[in-house]
Amino acid sequence: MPARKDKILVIGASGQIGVELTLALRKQYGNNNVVASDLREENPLLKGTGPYVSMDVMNKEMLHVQVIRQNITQIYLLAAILSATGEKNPNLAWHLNMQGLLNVLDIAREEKLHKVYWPSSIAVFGPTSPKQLCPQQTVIEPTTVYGISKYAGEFWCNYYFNRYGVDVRSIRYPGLISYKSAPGGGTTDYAVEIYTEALEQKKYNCFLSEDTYLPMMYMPDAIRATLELMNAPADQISVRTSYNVSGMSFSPKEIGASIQAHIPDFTMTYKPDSRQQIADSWPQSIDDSVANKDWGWKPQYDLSLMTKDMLENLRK
Ligand code: VAH
Repeated sequence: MPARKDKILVIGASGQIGVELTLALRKQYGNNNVVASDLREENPLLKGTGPYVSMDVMNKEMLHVQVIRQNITQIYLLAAILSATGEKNPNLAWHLNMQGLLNVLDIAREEKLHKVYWPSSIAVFGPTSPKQLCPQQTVIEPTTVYGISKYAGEFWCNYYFNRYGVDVRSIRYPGLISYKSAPGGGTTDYAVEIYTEALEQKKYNCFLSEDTYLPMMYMPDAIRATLELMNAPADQISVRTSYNVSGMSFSPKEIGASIQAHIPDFTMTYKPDSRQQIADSWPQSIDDSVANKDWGWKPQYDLSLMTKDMLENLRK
């Protein structure tokens, strides 16, 4: 049977990752072959670049109708409640993060979709995981609802692959930094806010302490990692839970210094809040040797390259 023409549905397309992933998928598959969807309004950066539908991933019947009506062959599910927001509303975070994934996996099974993408996070690791170069497989005891839901979701992905042959793939994203769209209520959001505040106020009051090292990644690297994983031949994929990937690790003090190299009179103050406890439960750096071996993953951005690019683009 001839391969069906690829038609992608992006759920959560107006979010921090969704906007850039939708634009990148439209470059690869053609604008009209990527349907963007979200509960929220269409992000201005998506307007005029391709079809947009309002979608609630919790409404499985409506989602199923859209998949059939639009001849969807792949789903990228980005809708989720992140770590900090999740701690304010644990039940909603668990329900949305888990039921949303199960709805997509079940429709993928029933409609024999070509591929599914679903992001996990380094938030699956907990205080008992190794802090430095945290391995792909190790002690994993998440202590946030977000981390629990992401780790449980990884096993559901693995189950649907082994039991039903659903080609679902996943990446444990570090904290992601971007200038095109706002972050979505995570613990690493400081590393995004700091750039706009540096340009507007020449100062930033950080909600994490100055030496809080966390695994981070610039969005262009995260988008490229996602497409490289999704475009890799299935027989190269040895991990069907979720891949560790690594970009860089830095602390608020270090990102502040990288900004001062461009804005000398930029100053920082520190007022740790409840997110400090979440950050302290995560590893400081990630070992991504399995992703490198299986599908050639290599980051391209380090802190100084990212800061230069962020400031240049935010100034435009
Ligand atoms: C969060 N940005 O802070 C997300 C990410 C590793 C952190 O998963 O919740």
